[in-house]
Amino acid sequence: MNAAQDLYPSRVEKEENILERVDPIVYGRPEPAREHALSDAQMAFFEDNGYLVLPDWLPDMVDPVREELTHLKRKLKGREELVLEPDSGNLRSIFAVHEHSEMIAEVARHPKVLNLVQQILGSDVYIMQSRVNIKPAFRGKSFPWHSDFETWHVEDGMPRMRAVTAWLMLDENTEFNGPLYVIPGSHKHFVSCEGKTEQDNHKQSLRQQMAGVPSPESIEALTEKGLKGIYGKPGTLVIHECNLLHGSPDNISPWPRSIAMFVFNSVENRNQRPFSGLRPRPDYLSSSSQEPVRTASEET
Ligand SMILES: O=C(O)CCC(=O)C(=O)O
Repeated sequence: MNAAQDLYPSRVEKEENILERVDPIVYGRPEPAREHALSDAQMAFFEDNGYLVLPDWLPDMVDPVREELTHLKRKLKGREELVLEPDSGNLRSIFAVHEHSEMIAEVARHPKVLNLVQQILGSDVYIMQSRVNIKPAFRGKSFPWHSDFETWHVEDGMPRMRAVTAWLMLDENTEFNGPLYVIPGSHKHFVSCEGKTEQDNHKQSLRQQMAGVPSPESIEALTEKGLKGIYGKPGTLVIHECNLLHGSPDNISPWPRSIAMFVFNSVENRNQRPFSGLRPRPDYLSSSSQEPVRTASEET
């Protein structure tokens, strides 16, 4: 069990509750702004809405990442990092992509990613997790509404809300091909879900999440600012706050949709023991290498 005070208990009560967030959203970097820094207006938008879309941000990275994925599918065949869809043998996600590909690690270390993430989190960061979600045309499956933080807190021991996901569109994300939907402003509340966490829940949840999914009543209550679909061309970068409620529908369109996601956690918020009291999840979901990430120029 995690000895730290649990400020965001979840899956411990019979009833679901909506709690107020006690952590800041933007931590700010206490040093002069660096290259590619977000403007005050962008920071304010992120703070208020919990996400930010940066069109045409890393277009040159798209083809090399896509090519790398072809190799990774072969290289990782039969390993747990490859997660299949709930009702077929089709590939749903590839985890730890930055560990298995130097080229993909370069995206996470790119100053157009890392500088912004450090700016929001106000500290050095480490890569807690990375993955590519693949939603093939006609058969890509949905993700239910959830807060990533809820899972990372309960199952990985992330103490506080001081993490973000930066993700790169590898295909055009449109209203039709199973794009991410977010609930703007929902990151200011925490849905303490009902239910119980089973040991090795990830074996189920990565294919189809059941535990840690808020009820329709909570989703309705938190949708006061409406919903937002996140659309963009390949090369668009999106940053979303760790507690933002999000999900996505099936892809029944003739167009595939894949995205590469990097989870950055502050080095001042390193994961500890899971708050569930269960065994920690495997390394490919919550990296035990909690070393600060540096851009290539910082390393030399
Ligand atoms: O890829 C998607 O459509 C949803 C991704 C997501 O919600 C997640 O991986 O947490």
